[in-house]
Formats: sequence, structure tokens, C-alpha cells
Amino acid sequence: MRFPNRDKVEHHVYSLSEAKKFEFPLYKPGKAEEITFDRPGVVIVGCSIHDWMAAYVVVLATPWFAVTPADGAATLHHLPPGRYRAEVWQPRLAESVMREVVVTENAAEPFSFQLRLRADLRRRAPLPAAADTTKPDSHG
Ligand SMILES: [Cu+2]
Repeated sequence: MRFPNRDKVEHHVYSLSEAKKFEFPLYKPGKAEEITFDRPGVVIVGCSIHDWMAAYVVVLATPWFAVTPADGAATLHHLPPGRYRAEVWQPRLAESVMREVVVTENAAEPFSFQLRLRADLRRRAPLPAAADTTKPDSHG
């Protein structure tokens, strides 16, 4: 995975996660380091300069996965018939959520998960400087 810094400021990108520990100290704009994630697991990526910044890399040992859009629905196509374990991951998931799914020659029965999420306690990014709204030309 490539980590291009397209910002105008430095970041100090790191992960202390069991699946991959790494650090890009004082990561300058225009830099683009690469990392190979070679162990399954969730890698939480943070920035020690901007502590509200977080990203999650979910490394899977399967080609069968989907990232859900806003409506939360996902479809996996071309799954060979068989028994599978479907599992959901979400950063605020309160407990592990999985179920067995049987795929026949034709399809699998649609199903849904009910997720119980923990409260979102992340710090928010500071609001943009209020000074910009006081400039005379900012209204037009
Ligand atoms: Cu940062």
C-alpha cells in the first residue's frame, strides 16, 4: 500500500498494531512510502502531530470481501458453492459479529447483521481558523 502525503503539511504517520508496526517520522508533503501488509489483522494508522487523524487498514487472508457503501449493503459475486463464515468489521464495533453462510450453485440467501457500536469518542479536527471569515473579500 502506498501512502502519498498530498497535504501541504508534514505528518508523523505510525501504527502500533500487532498486524503491522511502522512509522514515517516527519513525513513531508510529496513523499510516498510503501508498506507491505503481510499479516492478517486490523492496522490502526495514526498521526502523532494531528491526533484526531486515524485510518484503518484491514488485511484479510481471503479474496472475498466488500467495503459497504453508505446504505450498508454489500454483495459478493462469483463465490464458489460451499460453507463460509461471514464477518463484519467496523472501527466502533462493540462485539465480534459473524455467521455461517451456505452458498449453493445459484446463490446464497440474503441476510443482514445488526451491529452494536460503541460511542464515538474520537477527538475532532480543530475548526478552520475563524480569521478567514473576517477578510473583506471573503464574501464575494
Ligand atoms: Cu498529521
